[in-house]
Amino acid sequence: MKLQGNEIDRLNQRQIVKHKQQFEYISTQIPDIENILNKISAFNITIPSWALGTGSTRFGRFSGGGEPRNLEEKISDVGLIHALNKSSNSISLHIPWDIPENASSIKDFAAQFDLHFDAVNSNTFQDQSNQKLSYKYGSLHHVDIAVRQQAIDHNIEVINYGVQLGSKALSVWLSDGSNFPGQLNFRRSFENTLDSLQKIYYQLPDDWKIWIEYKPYEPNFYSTTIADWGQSHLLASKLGPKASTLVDLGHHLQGTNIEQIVSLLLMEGKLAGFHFNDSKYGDDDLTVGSINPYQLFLIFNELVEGMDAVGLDHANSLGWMIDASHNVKDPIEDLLQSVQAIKIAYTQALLVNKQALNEAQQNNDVVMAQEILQAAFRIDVSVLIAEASLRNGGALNPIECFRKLRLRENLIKERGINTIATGL
Ligand SMILES: [Mn+2]
Repeated sequence: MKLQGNEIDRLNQRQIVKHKQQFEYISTQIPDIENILNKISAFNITIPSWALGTGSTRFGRFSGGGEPRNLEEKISDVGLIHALNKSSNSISLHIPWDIPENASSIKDFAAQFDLHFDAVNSNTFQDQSNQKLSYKYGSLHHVDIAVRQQAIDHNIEVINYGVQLGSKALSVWLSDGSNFPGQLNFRRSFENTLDSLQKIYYQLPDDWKIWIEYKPYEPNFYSTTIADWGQSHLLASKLGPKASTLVDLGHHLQGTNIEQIVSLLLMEGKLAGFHFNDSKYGDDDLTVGSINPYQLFLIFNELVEGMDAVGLDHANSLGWMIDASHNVKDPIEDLLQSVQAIKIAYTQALLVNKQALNEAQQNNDVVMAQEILQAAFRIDVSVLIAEASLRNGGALNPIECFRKLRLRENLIKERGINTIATGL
């Protein structure tokens, strides 16, 4: 399904007078507002192909109807999201859940929605039906070289798909680890992983990157072979300049200071980018900003400060992607909420008075440092994001637009009520 531009315009017109009043007011409060709007406009967040269907837990799955039945329909859903918010101009594929059978026609199809392909994701955390050897005891770290080779070959196959689609990065998350003490020799496990990653690294095209994700536990509950940013960074450093560390917000133990990790990885030039989500307890995959929007703001504050310190372009230097799974929400609405939350945190971070914060830090003025940060966090920036969307032809309020245009009802009519998307 493809949205007609005038459908969005028609709804925007109903709210335009109120919006303009609000925008005029905030324009008087914020210096250099055009520069801020340009940055908001340029900032896009990749949608993963596995987030367009209703997610499941290990207890059940409750499909919402009208879910995409194939890759084309997933691309078309991302196209809808992008038409509404003008902030989601790329899609990230997971192989083998979404194999592009004919890559050039898939690429052309995506281009019709102004979409391109971001990082490709490999999967060695589950066995596929046609697979020769099992990943029950891991993949790239496995004690058996034949299993490692199978996993290496899979990653190279994923790179090849990515090359055909115009992707520029391979994203690797391993579930490798152990469930019980004594099960693994940690050193050999790390060395095997490094050796396997090196074999994949050598196959990367010149202009490609490899992003190494970490996670402290689950599905293994005693050790994980790439458990934290230190282990990921150690691997990335040994691999070379094309390798860096990917931060998934849900992949930390409770209380971890993620913003500090981000700051130091950026300083070292080893931050690949993000998998955005939110969590209350563990890898909960909740909507971005739904639990702890202040933490998200603090992360963006470090990102903006750290990228500006080394002259990195905010929009294109790092990978920005959502990695979440939704049990009870409409997946498209959920993704619109997540993108909005990311843009809010980013915009608030742009509005931090950096000079004043730096002075407060230099003077050990702890109270003023907190005042400065929280002053930016408390600004309602939604009107700025709406203005950027409006200027780009998107909706003033994407979720309201999705509902008023009855887009889910139309998708159910087109695809049926009992559809289940491939993926999580
Ligand atoms: Mn992730």
